[in-house]
Amino acid sequence: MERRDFLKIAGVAAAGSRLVGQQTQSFLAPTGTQDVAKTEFTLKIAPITVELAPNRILSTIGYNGVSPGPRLRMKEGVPVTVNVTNDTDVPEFVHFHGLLIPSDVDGAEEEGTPPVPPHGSRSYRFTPTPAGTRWYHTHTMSMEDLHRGSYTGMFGFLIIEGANNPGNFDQEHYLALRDWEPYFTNMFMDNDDLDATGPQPEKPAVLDTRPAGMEVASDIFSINDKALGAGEPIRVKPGERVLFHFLNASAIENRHLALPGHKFNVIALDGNPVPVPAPVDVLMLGPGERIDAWVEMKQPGVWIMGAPEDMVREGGLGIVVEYANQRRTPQWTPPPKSSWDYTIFGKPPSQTAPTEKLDMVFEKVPRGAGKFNQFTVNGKPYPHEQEFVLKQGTRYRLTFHNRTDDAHPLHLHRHQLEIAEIYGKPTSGVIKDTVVVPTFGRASVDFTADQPGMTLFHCHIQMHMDYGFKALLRYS
Ligand SMILES: [Cu+2]
Repeated sequence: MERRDFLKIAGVAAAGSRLVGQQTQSFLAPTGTQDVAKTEFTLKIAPITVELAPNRILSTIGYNGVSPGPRLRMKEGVPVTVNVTNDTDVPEFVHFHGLLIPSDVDGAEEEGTPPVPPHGSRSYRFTPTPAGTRWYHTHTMSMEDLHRGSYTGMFGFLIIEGANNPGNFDQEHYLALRDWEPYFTNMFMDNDDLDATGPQPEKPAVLDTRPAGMEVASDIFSINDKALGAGEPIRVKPGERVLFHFLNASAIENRHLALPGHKFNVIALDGNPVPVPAPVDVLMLGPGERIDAWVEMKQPGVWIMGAPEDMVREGGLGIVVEYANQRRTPQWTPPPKSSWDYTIFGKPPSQTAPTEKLDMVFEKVPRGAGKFNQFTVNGKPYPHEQEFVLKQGTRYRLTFHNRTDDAHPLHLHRHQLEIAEIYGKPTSGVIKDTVVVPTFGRASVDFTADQPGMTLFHCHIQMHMDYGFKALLRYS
């Protein structure tokens, strides 16, 4: 019998994930070292191997010999030091995604964060906030090198514990969705069309029919470091409530996830509690996004929790959920048709909109077979010297105009975005750091300029960012 079969968590915070009572360890960390908040952390960047399955071992760069890297658990408001050593030949940046911290420690070269030099070290000191499921990852450019940047294994969960807000969950799991061994292709392999049911207000009257350039794709997937079926199943009992923290750590593609016969009760998006928790059949996470959702286990059997697309799931993006005393081949059944919609977790729209407006228009310049497409923001390449100058203390309505044939996960560093309108629907109260704007779609987000310093905005698909899909916001 394993510990997870008989241990019960006394209480787990809905968003802050703080363990209370005498049980201070997670089921997933037998030693408990990852589940005690600390103030001093060490990350060692070096080549590693990842065993996705027996006889399927790949080599990449990672933190502390593993990928995902160690789970960093901090307390909100308590200063920390992250000591990073770099055993590679190139400068590195560790970005702390979703945190409200100064530019010089945020981990983006564009914002002026100093690099961790090759074969050198650097310490990041900051006060972690806000509470919730955050993450950390490399923020280097990759350009044409698919063995650099976020194509590597350099990522991990970062949990910030907040005020005690115990939930009532029997198990807690941290699951990072990944793809590996990426390659260039001219084939259009997108599966965002699952969501292409909404309005497309930014679709041009005349489409650009020039041949598109290469995109990055992958056929090899994992959840954490294991392909579907290769790792330990998640063992559950009927009636248990299991809390999942999902992260899409892909550099490439938006992902969907379903668990046959069960619903995901979404309680937080990007680590921030949602105003209206709600059950859904299918989750969607763009690169960089997190979802905290719990599942009531009430459908005994052995199930595959995985990507609805057969090629993706069979390529490894899944994990087995096994009820006690059930022994059979893991089952998959397609989920009911569903569209991901941030607004079902939102409140009615607020009556007052910020009067200060910013607009960003995104376009793709097709470059043709064998070349890389270029992206522009407001018709210009990076860095946008004067376009986005913020007045401190001002609240802005930022509207994204996606004039491309792809759904992009748009990330603003060091600030939080409140979705005001998306899919043509107004809403409020959904707080995010990364928002997937649908193909030819439009979205408005509100944010307060209260974090002086350089602020990077970009698409979280590595290749899009590298080839122009980014902008620098400044304070006046
Ligand atoms: Cu993109």
